[in-house]
Amino acid sequence: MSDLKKKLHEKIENWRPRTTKLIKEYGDVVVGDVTIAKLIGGMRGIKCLVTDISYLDPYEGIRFRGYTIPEVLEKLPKPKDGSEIPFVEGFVYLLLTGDLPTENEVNEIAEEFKHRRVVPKYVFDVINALPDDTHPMVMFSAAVLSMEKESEFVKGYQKGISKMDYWDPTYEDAMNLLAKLPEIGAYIYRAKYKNGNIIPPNPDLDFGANFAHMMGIDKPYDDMSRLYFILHSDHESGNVSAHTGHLVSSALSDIYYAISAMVNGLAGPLHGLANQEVLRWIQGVMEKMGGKTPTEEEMKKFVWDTLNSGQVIPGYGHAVLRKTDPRYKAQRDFCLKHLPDDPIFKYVDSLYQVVPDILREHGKAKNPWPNVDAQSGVIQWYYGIREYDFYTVLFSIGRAIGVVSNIIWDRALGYPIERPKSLSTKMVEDIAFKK
Ligand code: CMX
Repeated sequence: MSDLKKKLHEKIENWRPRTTKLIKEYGDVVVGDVTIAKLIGGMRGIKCLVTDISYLDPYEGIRFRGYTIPEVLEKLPKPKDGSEIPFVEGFVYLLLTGDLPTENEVNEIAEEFKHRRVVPKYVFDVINALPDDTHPMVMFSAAVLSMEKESEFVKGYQKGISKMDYWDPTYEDAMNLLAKLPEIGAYIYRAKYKNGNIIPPNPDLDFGANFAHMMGIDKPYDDMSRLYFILHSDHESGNVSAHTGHLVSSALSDIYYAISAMVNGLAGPLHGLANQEVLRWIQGVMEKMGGKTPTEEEMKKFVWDTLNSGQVIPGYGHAVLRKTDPRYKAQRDFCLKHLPDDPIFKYVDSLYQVVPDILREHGKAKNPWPNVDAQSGVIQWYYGIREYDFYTVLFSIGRAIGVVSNIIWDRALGYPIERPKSLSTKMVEDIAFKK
């Protein structure tokens, strides 16, 4: 057993009594109200999930295992080649255990990934068998799902292992899958957009650097990849992709089913696909402007035209956040350092000056501030990934890190199959009118 797995085992054993005590001794304590607005309104704000991997404060933004984004970027071990962004491997360690890893512990995860990273040939066959105009998210989801037959959890379950041990083969599946995702993602990109000119992996590189290498993009894209995967990993459990992964796995469907489903949820334009929509939308502004930088008035008009035609401003608003997303800020800092004069970055920045006031005046969005997706596509575009259909695959690789961490802990703490209760409209009317 690896040191990481031993440590995880210890943490799980120590944690379990807390969950058991809450259910057994405090199970009847009321946590919150469910109003009709929440019931019909996509369950906004209903407290009905427990996770210790990350917590989203509406005003402060995300904390991963208690650490803010600047703290994560400062405290985790970094490559010694002048890179500014920590190893993804160390971040995986933090999400799984809640502890900051030493350099040795980071190296151990890197070794684990090295042993688990070889993608079976049939996965590439599945990708290649799909029509050329298939969306990359479909390719990614199908590729993940095609590996379901490798599941260690299924083998263990069929052997009849104890419920207390479910987390163990789930961990094996999770690490096996994570180790392969960068190669699958890069393969889809090169097969679909670079005439099948595939760059083989370099097992001596870390998760982020190997991805950059297989994409065929030079430094500092390795740092960009690390930053991207870390920032997109987790955002509590209630968002569509995280909740989908959690829900599907609550039926004891294995990690491959759960992560493929997670990818499908991320593919919606109100969720992960928003990062490609932002780029598409900005390109529309640029085309209209004939490439010239718009004045503030012109920019405002474009934003209003979008709203008046009944569309949302992609990259703005959030179901929970009520301030500028710190993930937006972290990427903006990267842009200010590495691409301050990029014309698209300037567009994005000038949108930041006008959109919040307009959304306030428009009066609908509860949060007028930018979210992570407003900034992320710009950076990819700058480094040569002009095929914005691909952006949500990058998001998926990052999000998988958070979702598998949650699923391992779900199994460790014995969280049951999800089964909320539904009512008919008539029943809701009866409740409403009696008041
Ligand atoms: N532009 C225009 N209108 C917006 C808006 C935006 N950016 N954000 C919210 N609104 C509107 C909603 O469509 C809703 O209108 P209706 O009452 O007509 O249905 C109203 O404001 C209230 O919505 P809300 O409570 O503020 O936001 P929700 O929790 O319902 O939705 C989100 C959140 C992210 C889906 C929404 O803000 C949105 O559509 N944003 C644009 C798409 C986007 O950037 N998504 C990515 C989010 C981050 C991620 O998950 O990746």
